[in-house]
Amino acid sequence: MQDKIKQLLTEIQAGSFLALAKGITLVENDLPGYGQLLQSLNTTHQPKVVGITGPPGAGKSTLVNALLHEWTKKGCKVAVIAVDPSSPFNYGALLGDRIRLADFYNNDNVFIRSLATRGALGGLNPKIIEITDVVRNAPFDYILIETVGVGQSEVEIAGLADCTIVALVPEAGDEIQTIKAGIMEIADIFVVNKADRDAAESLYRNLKIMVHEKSRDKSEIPVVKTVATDNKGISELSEAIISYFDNFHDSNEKKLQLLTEKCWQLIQHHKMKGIDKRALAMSIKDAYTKPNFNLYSFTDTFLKTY
Ligand SMILES: Nc1nc2c(ncn2[C@@H]2O[C@H](COP(=O)(O)OP(=O)(O)OP(=O)(O)O)[C@@H](O)[C@H]2O)c(=O)[nH]1
Ligand SMILES: [Mg+2]
Repeated sequence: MQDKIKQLLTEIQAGSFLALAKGITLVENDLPGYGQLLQSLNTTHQPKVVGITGPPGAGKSTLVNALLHEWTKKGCKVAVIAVDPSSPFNYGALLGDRIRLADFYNNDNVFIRSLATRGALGGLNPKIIEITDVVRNAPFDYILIETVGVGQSEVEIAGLADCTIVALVPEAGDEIQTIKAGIMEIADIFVVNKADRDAAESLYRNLKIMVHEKSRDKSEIPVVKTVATDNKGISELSEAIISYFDNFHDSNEKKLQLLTEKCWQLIQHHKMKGIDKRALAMSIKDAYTKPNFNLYSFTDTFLKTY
């Protein structure tokens, strides 16, 4: 086993997409050898990890697609990790993503992997940290991670990506107060997508005022207007990302804080292993019909079965 995993990692580091896909599957499904693979990862080569988050339908996939065009034109190698919300209500969008990204499925410089959220809290796959670290070991220039901004995921994605793009759209309301505080804190770059719509200008202006007020002694967070469907503003967005990385000096303090956050999440996932929310819901439904249902006895019994 040991030699096989070593060989797999060597192939991933040499740029084999097949090996990378295998490595991800290994980690995603806890298959034998996954622990060894994770513990053998090294961080000598560092692709730039860019997270794109934002409300459903904000145009995140369209932005990913446009950035892929922009970067592959320049000869960059890019990996895309798209986290599909597993809710059945999103199947339409899921199909949309697949069709859109189909342009790149046969491109040697683009690796695409979709992951399910699997009922995890927020919009992320429970293995996203580990999977991203596996992809970080492959020779990409950029890794793009698309996640829907719901609940915890904004904060999780901030720990995952080196640069977090928050995509907003005019429909989200141009009232800045309505934008959740959490999302404000994590943005390294704001995108006002669907700038072809009338309300975009006022959302843009309000965001500019807000980032100006927040900047204090730090430099202002860039706000970029895009029409992702028409490739408008995409080179400006790419410039903003490149310039972010040019000025990116990860302080040791921030790095340690993020590592602690990641480790905390890994421990949480480890402790929650095997506990499935749907299975829990079914058990509760069953137990609730019995007389004298007691949540605490139920929980105690439920935990003992794991
Ligand atoms: N008018 C306009 N429509 C856009 C723009 N960008 C994306 N769209 C459309 O908005 C819809 C949603 O785009 P997606 O890229 O799938 O959005 P998403 O944020 O990835 O959606 P989820 O993954 O479902 O959260 C699609 O019909 C796009 O064609 C834009 O700049 N202008
Ligand atoms: Mg999408």
